[in-house]
Amino acid sequence: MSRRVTVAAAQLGPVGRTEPRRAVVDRMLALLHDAHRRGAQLVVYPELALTTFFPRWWTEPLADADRWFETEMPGPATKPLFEQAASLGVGFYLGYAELTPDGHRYNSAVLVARDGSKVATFRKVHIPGHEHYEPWRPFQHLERYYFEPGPDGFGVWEAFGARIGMMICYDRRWPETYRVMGLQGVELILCGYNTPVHYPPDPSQDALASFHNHLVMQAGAYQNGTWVVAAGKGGVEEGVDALAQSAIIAPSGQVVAQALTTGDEVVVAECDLDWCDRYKQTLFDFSRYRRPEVYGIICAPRGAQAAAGQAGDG
Ligand code: ING
Repeated sequence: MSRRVTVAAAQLGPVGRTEPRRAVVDRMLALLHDAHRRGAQLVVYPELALTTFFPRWWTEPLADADRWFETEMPGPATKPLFEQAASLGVGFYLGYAELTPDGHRYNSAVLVARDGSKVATFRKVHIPGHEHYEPWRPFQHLERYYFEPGPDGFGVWEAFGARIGMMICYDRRWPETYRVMGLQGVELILCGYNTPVHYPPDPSQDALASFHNHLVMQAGAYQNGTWVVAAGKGGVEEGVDALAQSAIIAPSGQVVAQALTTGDEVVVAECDLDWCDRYKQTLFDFSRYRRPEVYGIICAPRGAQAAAGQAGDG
């Protein structure tokens, strides 16, 4: 019998600016019970799931944004989620804004086991958007003002009978995200996201938002022989249309289940973890086929560099 884990992507529709955490948690509990009824052992919630996507607004001083952050996890609003999940024997991934006791602000996600214990906390590595108010934009994307980049990189943990990794939103667009976890043997990557359909720096990408969303996760899953379970925050939230399209993607790169709506919706699939080795042990047998000795530039300074041997090389 192959190793299997039944996972649910718990997509959320819009969360209003004035919606109390308690009301959002009640919505999340409804999704938890639905997922449990459908056999899920693990539920993935979106990025920054407990509040509206507040980086769409400028707040000054920054301390006035503390209301959007959690200083404890679980806290009063999230304790019911931890308790009810544990009573059902269901674990979960929850995206939230973290304010640490020593004042660091991260875009974080916590992985909670089926007994309610915390397995790990991941802090978003790639922070998108901009640092300062940009009046030309119809809405802001100020994640680089509100959050520090996660200092810990991408880890993989043994939990739910699998090797589980985590990423958040913009992380899913970077191939390095998947390969760093792939090199740690990841079998199941969990992801929450908030993706505006409109991309002000290049509106030509708007029509491709849906295509790009699945493209990057299908490629990452296939090239690293891993499952990917991604839950979005969809619908028109405070006037901004957010891409829903939550999905469960197999190591083959196939989308095996996806959301049909832009609202609160549970997407469930039974993930056969032994499917991973059909790719890790063949096409993507890293120890046999990778050539790290010629990949050095990937870890060089950030930006693209002139190709070697171009005219003018001294
Ligand atoms: N959101 C985005 C994402 O990668 C972004 C960044 C914003 C992409 C707008 C495209 C358009 O889906 C987050 N929260 O990382």
